[in-house]
Amino acid sequence: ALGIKEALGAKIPAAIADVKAVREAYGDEQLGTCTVTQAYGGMRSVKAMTYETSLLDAEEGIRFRGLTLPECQAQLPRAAGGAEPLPEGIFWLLLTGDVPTDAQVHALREEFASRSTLPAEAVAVIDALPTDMHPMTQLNAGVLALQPQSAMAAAYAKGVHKSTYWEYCLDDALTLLAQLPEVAARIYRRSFHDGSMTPSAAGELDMGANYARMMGFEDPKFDELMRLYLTIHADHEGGNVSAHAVRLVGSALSDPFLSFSGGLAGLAGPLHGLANQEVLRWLMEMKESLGTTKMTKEALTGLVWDVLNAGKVVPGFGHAVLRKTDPRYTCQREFALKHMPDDEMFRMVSMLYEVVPAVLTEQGKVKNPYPNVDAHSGVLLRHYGLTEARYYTVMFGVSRAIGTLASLVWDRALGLPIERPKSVTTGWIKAHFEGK
Ligand code: FCX
Repeated sequence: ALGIKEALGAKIPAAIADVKAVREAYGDEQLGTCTVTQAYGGMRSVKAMTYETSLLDAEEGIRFRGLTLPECQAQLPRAAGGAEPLPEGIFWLLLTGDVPTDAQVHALREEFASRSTLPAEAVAVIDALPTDMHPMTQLNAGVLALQPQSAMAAAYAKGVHKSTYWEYCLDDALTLLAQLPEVAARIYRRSFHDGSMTPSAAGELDMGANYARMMGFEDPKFDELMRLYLTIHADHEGGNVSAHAVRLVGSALSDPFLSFSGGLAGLAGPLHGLANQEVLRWLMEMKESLGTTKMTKEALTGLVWDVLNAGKVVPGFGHAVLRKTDPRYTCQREFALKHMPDDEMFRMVSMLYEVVPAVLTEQGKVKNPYPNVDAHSGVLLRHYGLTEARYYTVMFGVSRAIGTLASLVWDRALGLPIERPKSVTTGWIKAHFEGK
């Protein structure tokens, strides 16, 4: 069968058996520890959850179902003449664990197309929002406006058996993924243009090209950039704010629309997804203050120190898990070297790559002085004319739906329970250790 539901359904019994066997064999083993420092410190590196769709190595970076980003680029179906994975293929890979065939990706595109018409009520909600409201707030409102369609909420209300929750969760994931690009494009058009929009060509175009067209971009290279963008932002294991928020909210059996809304709220924070907006804002500020003639490494070094001395973070650098340059940064750099080597802003990003790690290392506070995904994405979008930085995190959000929703379906398939870690007070800690 070509369908994604059948492909997934065929995998679930063995995965449930696998988890059962692992729990029987290792259920009482220590996976990790949690010190008092970690409890106060954002639970950094505490191994306390499982997440099947991707795994992040501190040195090597992300793997989607075991594949590095270059392996995804080499192995997943692409558009005719293109070099980047089709977003539909990434979803298939993350959900089923298998590299899909061209025919499977095509069938999934048709599936999305059949679900892509936005409900009129949701369009009315989006169109009623102030156009100067932050695009991430608009996106979240748009996602909540799609929620009345939830098959999962309806099925729960009807009282279906819990072993079937994954089917309704998948149903919602497919609907949300089918509709999200149009919601996002609509927000772009109404916030930064006159609100008019090229109608969706879902079914004819892949998700990346269709999203680009609805936003008003025609360049086939921008389509490729969209495919790359939707690939690299899709998933980053389970503990990052957006993925963990989706998992956490979903664990209460809130439906996928509500769960994804929680994830988007976290993605809108400047230490997470909003960093891509902050990077571009900072680059523009530096460009304005230095111009092209004074754009030297020495001058940039001074400006990086100014940021640190003002008690702010250097956006686009550092990571809670990674300890090397983010491969999501590297593949965007390669895209730039191939398609826009002479772009002035790209040259600035390259110069910062040479300057910032040294400054952060000299300051001696950060655990990772290297760039992350957000240090690069803005200049690529800007090169093709998408200059509105306030919008950038919305595109991150569209991509993040691919990974977090694939994972959410597995949460329900594996019957993961409600999340409820134990918290303690500072007084409890003192009494506990002093009394020891
Ligand atoms: N600039 C200045 N200071 C930084 C820094 C940066 N880029 N990165 C970390 N630090 C500081 C921290 O603020 C912390 O200071 P404190 O001791 O005064 O509280 C200290 O260095 C140690 O932090 P560290 O352990 O290295 O980093 P964390 O795991 O706490 O935080 C993030 C990780 C990503 C939040 C942090 O590096 C940061 O704020 N970076 C800038 C924002 C950014 O680019 N975020 C996007 C990350 C990601 F790719 C994504 O989610 O999209």
